Amino acid sequence: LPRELVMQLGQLPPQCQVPACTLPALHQMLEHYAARTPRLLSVLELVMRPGWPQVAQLGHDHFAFRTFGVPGLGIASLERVLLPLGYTRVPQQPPLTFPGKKLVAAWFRATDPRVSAVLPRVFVSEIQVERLSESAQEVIRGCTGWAVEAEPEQTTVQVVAALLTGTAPWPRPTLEQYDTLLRESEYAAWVLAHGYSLNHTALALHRLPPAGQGADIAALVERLGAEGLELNPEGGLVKVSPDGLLLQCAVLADRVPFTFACGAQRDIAAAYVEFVQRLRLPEYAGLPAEEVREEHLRDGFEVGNADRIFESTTLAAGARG
Ligand code: OOG
Ligand code: NI
Repeated sequence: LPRELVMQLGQLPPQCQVPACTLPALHQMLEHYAARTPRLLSVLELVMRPGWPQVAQLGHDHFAFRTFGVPGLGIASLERVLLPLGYTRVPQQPPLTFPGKKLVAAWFRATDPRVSAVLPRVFVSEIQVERLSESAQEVIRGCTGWAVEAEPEQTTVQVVAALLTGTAPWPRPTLEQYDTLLRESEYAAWVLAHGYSLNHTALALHRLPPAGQGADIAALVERLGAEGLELNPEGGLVKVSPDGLLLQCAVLADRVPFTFACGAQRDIAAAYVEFVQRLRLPEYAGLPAEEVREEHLRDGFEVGNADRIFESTTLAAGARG
């Protein structure tokens, strides 16, 4: 049952303008993600233990992808795929930047507000490749150089294929290439190995009872910790936005065996699971609990929270060798 739970993306309302291929495509990304995230099922089983009977309503708050910020790829490459699937890029002022990690990010939401609780938000980041060392840039240029010359249509086809298969639109790296990037940026090494595979899904605690409030993230953290699941400790187990309305936590990434082009095998950080609790905006404080919908909750992302959540793969990568 838990696996079916996480595969649920909800139902589109009749007559909405979302292409019929969007939900099956998202579902396909989840399939590959679930196969590479052994921890997902133990996490979900814990979430389902008594006290959270309506866990079947637990939906996906967002999906997250990581990219190399080079011409033809990067955030723009996901934008080219997401817009025709029924998504809109949400303008950010100031932009979501992470100078210490050399990252920038953007996010997308369903264009039709009626499906905002069905189509997960999509958070996409890219690493500013030109700010990395010459040796790291050389590795990245080696696998992405083709995209600079390619027609955008060709790149898009490769990106779509990579998204649907949980792979990369470049050849498998050697261990040496992976290590060159890992020494400098765990994020860059992750992208080299995993490409456009889903980095994590974030499950929406705010869609669980009690209505208008959602399941308590602090209680979840306690439960996961008591069962021995390693949580991302950066800045506290629950990351809280300055307005106090966006609460997030993440279980550290699984390490999965990866075969490099040189034949070497190593366990490397893969995907992780996140939980989000979005609280009600102050202007809707008086709304009866049963009337509270997604649009009444704190939206978007928070740089301070995200900066810490990125570490969910770093900590797994460094944990054992
Ligand atoms: C994304 C980290 C940020 C969030 O919800 O703020 C994030 C990543 O690890 O690629 O997921
Ligand atoms: Ni996230």
